Amino acid sequence: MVAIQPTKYIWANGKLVNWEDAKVHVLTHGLHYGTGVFEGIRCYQTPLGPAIFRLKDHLDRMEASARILKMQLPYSSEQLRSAIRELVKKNGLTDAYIRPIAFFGVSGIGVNPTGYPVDLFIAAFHFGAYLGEDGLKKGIRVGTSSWRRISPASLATMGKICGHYVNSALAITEAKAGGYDEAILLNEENYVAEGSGENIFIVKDDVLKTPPLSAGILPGITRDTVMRIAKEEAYRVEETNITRSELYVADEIFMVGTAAEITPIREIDQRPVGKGIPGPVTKRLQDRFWKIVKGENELYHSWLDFVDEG
Ligand code: PPE
Repeated sequence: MVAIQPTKYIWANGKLVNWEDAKVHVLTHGLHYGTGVFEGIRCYQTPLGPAIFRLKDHLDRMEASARILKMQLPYSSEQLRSAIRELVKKNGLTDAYIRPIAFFGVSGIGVNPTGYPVDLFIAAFHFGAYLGEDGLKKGIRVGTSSWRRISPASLATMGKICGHYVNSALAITEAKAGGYDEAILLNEENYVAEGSGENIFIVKDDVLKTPPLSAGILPGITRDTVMRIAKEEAYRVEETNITRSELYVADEIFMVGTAAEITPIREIDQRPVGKGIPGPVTKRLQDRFWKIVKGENELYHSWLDFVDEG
């Protein structure tokens, strides 16, 4: 768990309400059946003021998740973009985590959500390193989960859908109880899928490998960012199935996600990864990533939505 400091406002169905007033009814469909979609988005302080990283891509994915659930979002991406920018400003945030969530609301009872109203809330608050400052610098310890990543045959793994996270919750609970910082889930074909809230990369002989979308992973925006910057650094990047034992002989492994950013893995299943410290490729990518999100690399300004502008 990462503790958060309440901010002043939450955006609730079109208006700003006080943090403590952003409540839902106990008969909310999404609460009972997990029928909601959400995003996790970061805003970073840059020399040109706070900027939201790849906001349009996050909103596009939220729309895609809703489409999978046959949910009509009550606001357009453009409206949500303005709402998010306003919320960050009104809460006086610079570095922030933004959590929009839409879910089927209250109507009757029963699993079928057809015809239910859709509620949409957005929270934004200050948020530090998801897997700890130390984790970012020194790397984390992970364990392979006994739980398998949900299969695309049973759930729509491309969607960032609330109910999917029961799978993640089972895995992270087990990992923490076992003394690890995070879990790695294999899929039902025994290939590496992802972490409870992160995608994964391995480095072997200067080639980067990451599981393909067909492994049942969430199509992560940080994963896409890292693939692009790695290619620009002239690394070969392969989207390919990875076996558990490949993890044990990798030179480097790291996890990526909006919350996790780029977090090195220093130990897996009680085996050191490489020398047991973050490797040179991970550090190089981390360095480039920080410069991009913090607005220090003008080539990537199109990925930044400057809050104080327009
Ligand atoms: N896989 C999963 C299962 C996942 O939840 C995330 C994001 C990713 C991959 C990476 O996706 P992206 O953020 O687009 O690079 N996890 C979010 C929520 C974590 C949470 O604890 O809540 C996040 O990083 O914001």
